[in-house]
Amino acid sequence: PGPTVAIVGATGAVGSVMIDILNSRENVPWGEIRLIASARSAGKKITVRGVEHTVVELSPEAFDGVDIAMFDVPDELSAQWAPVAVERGAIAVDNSGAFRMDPEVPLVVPEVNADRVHERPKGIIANPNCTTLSMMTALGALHREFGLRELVVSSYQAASGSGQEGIDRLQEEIAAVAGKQVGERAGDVAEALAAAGLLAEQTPFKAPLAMNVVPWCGSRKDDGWTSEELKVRNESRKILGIPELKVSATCVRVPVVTTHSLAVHAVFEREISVEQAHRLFEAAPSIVLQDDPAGEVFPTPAGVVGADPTYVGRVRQALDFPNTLEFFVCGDNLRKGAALNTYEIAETLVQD
Ligand code: 2RA
Repeated sequence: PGPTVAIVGATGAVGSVMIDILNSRENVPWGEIRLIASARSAGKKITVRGVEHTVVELSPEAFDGVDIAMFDVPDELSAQWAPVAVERGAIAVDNSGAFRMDPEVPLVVPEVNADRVHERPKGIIANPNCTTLSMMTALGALHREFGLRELVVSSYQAASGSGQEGIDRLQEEIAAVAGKQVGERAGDVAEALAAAGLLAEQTPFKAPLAMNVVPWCGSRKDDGWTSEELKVRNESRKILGIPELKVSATCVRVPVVTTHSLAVHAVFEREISVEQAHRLFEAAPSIVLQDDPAGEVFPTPAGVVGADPTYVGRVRQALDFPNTLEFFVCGDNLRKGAALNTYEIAETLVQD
């Protein structure tokens, strides 16, 4: 039989997508698939690839016999339990922020730096934040040929980046404003939400998200930056292996349920044309190029949700900046942005 894989956090938003991925694969290399979750979800029955599995409670013994443990749990749980999984003999592939910037933990996007899976002194491999991940395949392809020097990014992040709570809040807000003549006066969206019982202090988004955009994702960091913006900078440098890469990001939440988008301004060492970029994107198996200005063809998050690849469009040579491309990427933040990349890291380990 093949190796044993565990999904830790199997009943959460990302864990559920992980199970979808397992169900949709034609072949999987696994002998046993073990579903692990908190005591609250233990005992739940979930069918994976036609076989009913009982979710087991997170405990040291739950990792006995596990070869690869994929973690989709909050940072503090990963920090506590990934080392336990390793002690019990597993390789931990972790989708939280707990280990991403640890110099002894590789941060892997298989299309960009699959070779890094071998250097894992702690037995842990980290999966990047979904915002960084959504543009990495495209940037990795360009960087290999043209040498990336600078990156300026604006994100358009979906509500599901804040988990099920974020999805529920956006749906409730949209229901509360639907059919109302709001959005024509400052504060009237917030008033409509409050009238529907959606209190400002209960939102994960700091401001109304329905009929709005919110330039704040993640937590507050020094000098006006947010955690998401610093993750884009630090993780891009680590994945691409360019410690001095100049990066500046503004992260914005938009009223989209799932799929993050990013507007990217990328400066390269060498001259680069739209045609050259198109060729690289077309050659990349996990990129779909949707870029036809004549036909007004471009990707949007609503057209990409549920898909595995990264969609790229609006590729332009910057008019006033040499060696610089502008482009727009959309990637499902729960699939490639989280569960799928974690799963692909696990597959890479098995192939090796
Ligand atoms: C967000 N990137 O979109 C985060 C989720 N990890 O909020």
